[in-house]
Amino acid sequence: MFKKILVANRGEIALRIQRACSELGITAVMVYSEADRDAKYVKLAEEAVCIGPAPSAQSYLNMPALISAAEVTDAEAIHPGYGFLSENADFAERVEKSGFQFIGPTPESIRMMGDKVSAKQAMIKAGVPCVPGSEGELPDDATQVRRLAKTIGYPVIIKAAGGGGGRGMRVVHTDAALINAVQMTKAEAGAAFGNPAVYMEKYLQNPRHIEIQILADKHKNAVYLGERDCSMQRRHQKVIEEAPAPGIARRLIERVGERCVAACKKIGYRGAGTFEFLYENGEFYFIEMNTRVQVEHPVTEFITGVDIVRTQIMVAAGEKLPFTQRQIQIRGHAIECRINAEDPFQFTPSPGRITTWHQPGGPGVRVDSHIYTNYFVPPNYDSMIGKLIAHGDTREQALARMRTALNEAVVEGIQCNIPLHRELMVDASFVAGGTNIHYLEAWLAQHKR
Ligand code: MV4
Repeated sequence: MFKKILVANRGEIALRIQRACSELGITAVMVYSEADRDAKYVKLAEEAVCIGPAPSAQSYLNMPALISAAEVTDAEAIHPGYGFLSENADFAERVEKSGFQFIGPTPESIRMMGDKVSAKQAMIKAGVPCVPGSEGELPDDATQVRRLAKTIGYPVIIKAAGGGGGRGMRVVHTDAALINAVQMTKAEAGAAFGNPAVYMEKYLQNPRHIEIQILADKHKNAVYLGERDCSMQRRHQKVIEEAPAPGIARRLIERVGERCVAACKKIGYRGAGTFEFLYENGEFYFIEMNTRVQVEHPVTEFITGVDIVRTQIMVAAGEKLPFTQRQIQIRGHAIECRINAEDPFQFTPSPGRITTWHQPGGPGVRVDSHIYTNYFVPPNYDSMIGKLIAHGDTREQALARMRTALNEAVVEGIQCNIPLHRELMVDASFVAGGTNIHYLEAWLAQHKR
């Protein structure tokens, strides 16, 4: 096992990784920007290194600064967390070339999944169900493109190979609008991602976003840890996640999960990963794979009892997965509310000093947050300041615990979205379960204030 790991991230996930290290008897070297000097995990750290000024480009995205920090502290591995450099294949490569273990998949796997065309081709080859569409990149010939769209059937969606997470895509409803839309998407993709390649899919009108968590080691073992329903989102930012997904048959999840595991084995995947699917009319359609630990990993930890961050570290160190698929049992239900420093209904960021923080607790309640009373939320980064996660034997119990926790929580000095969560936790459709990816935006339009 590693003796020392550098944590190349900030905020709640930095604290989460620091806690996992502590439990494993590993020294966590924390890095921080000038805006994060007063972070809780920096105060707790045995070792901490300032990597630059507040802007991410000069600190958390600064590869030489991060690698130097690992060198001067004699760390053996680097955990990238989520966001920042976590899915940057060049970073993973530079980390390994500098003699450190990257806690994540190989640079080749990251690169394959970063290109959505090669990711989809790999999944088709591995037998993972995908959205019907172009086999690979769209050709230049307009006649061929129009024929393909006609075969797939309108509406179709044009997506950039270099995009993902909702960036670089366009829905097309008619043949008349097709070629212009393809040209526009290609031009934007070239400018934004340095890769003008685009592909086409059937546009699914009312899907749910269901994702499968997997863990794989370096010895060809892989397991799936059930699914998460992440349909409650606004502008491609998830707001609430839960597991299991309400109303989806276990045997269907098992079938898809087994395909994901087979795909991991086929491509030599290692570490934690997430297969993103659209789910509509009882069918799963792969869209993208994330090669990092995700914000919403705690709901899976609650229902499986598996510590995902700990396991990421163990498998990066070369250990075998400490469990088989048969030992993974789903227990109860978990819901996560992302707590953002923002106006709860206008969504304008609300950085600043937190004058009061009362943290909720009780059975089945978990709070993943680095905040404290008198903490200053810097304006330079993502507005998420923590996550509230509730678990229960049933979805109803998880919901009741979440409502209780949201009512207990007090945040003063800044605005946060707890008032929004309090309303959503009693919304009849959310309480019934199974709302699709458009539900929250439609709800917000109807509850304007
Ligand atoms: C789609 C789709 C409908 N049909 N692909 C958006 C984020 C990126 N991961 C893929 N996205 C979508 N791809 C087809 N063929 C609808 C979306 C989509 C979406 C997906 C998941 C969660 C929220 C979403 C919000 C809008 C659109």
